[in-house]
Amino acid sequence: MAEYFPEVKKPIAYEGPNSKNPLAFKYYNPKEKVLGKTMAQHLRFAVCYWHTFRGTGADMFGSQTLFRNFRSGSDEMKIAEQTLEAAFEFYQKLGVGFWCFHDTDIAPEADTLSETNKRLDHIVSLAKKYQKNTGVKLLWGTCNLFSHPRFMAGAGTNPSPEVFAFATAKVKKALEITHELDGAGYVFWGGREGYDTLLNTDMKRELDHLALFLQMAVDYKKKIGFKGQFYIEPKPKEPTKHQYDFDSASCYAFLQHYKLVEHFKLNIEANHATLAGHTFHHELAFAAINGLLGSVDANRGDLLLGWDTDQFPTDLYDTTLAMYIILKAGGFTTGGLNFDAHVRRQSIDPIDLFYAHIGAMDAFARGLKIAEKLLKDKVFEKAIAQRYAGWNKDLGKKIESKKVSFVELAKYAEEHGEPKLQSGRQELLENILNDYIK
Ligand code: XLS
Ligand code: CA
Ligand code: CA
Repeated sequence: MAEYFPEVKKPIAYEGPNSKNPLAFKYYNPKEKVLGKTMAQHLRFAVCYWHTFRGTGADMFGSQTLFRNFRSGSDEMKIAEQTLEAAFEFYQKLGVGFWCFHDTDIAPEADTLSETNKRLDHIVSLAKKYQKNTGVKLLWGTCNLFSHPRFMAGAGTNPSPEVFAFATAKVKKALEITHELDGAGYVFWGGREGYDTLLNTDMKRELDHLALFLQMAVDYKKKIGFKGQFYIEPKPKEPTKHQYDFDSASCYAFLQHYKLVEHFKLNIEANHATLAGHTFHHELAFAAINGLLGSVDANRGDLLLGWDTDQFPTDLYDTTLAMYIILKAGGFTTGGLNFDAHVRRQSIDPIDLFYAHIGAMDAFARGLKIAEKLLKDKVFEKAIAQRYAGWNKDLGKKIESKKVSFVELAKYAEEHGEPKLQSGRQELLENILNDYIK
């Protein structure tokens, strides 16, 4: 067997916060128990195939900067095999339990669907062996319905039924291989399911078609006996100007309207939340209160750049508040933290992939432990309970139990005059949060 990451001689180990070793975890201790589960069970880290093994560093202004030894040679399938081998070496050395991929990440598309599917079958049979030998599992699979020119106007929302049919064929196969690899889930990200201008778009028809497309996927999932969780991944824009799966709230409305809600949860990506003008915290909280919190694409954007920069998560406020919501919602079941993130264009060495993931894993491990303390001390729960205390007294109770109408309430307001106001205490709560993030 070839070794693709010889710079990392042994699996990354936990050495504690005082370690100066850049190839060690300072906070992520997979076996350490937090609230009755190990850190590994809570965090369910996954490495994404597309950025980490297929990323080239190319951007709109410049070409490839990331050259990897596993991509050497000219035989496409040989490169696909080498890449898979390198990926599993990386997962093992890093010590993550899961991976995620798009169909096109693992096997290059051929000239016909049947040839493409044969290529996928070959790579999937190898992946199955690697999974068995390493114990690394598939967090979710997905289908790339956005890179090929045939999908320039979308897949399930394409104006052409021919393209719609082609897209179903791709998803059918992607579901089969995800099932074959015993994936815990399957993601639908509407890469080009949206529009650039309404001057050429029948929005109603496109939304109806998207729902049809997803319903067919639900039916096929049942047919093949795939038990993994389906997720929709919200994103407001990019590549299209307006995407239908804009944010958690619009996905929820769509799923309810088309009676699909029982079949889906959400895969919330931090960078997509901020592109939608929300915080990561908001998107997770909205999903959680509506029973839709499924999985997370753990990354971050850049406040000064208005696009999907997919950087590795390092912000302790983000990781703390994310883990706080996830723990409060009962923790992950099928989902996990997938690093849908890529190293910067100038981070050209393979070792940078390790630094990036180690830092991100440590940032979430710290977030987990801080969130545990916040929850144990009921920091926000106490403040929130006090702020809403009126709802547990006479008037509040009457309103919540639907015993009063505008008529009684207007009378009450007239009799009692101006309501007494209370401080929201935002600054105090922010200070307390800072005290916990040490
Ligand atoms: C792109 C998305 C994509 C999905 C999977 O912005 O994040 O990578 O996670 O198709
Ligand atoms: Ca993503
Ligand atoms: Ca992204």
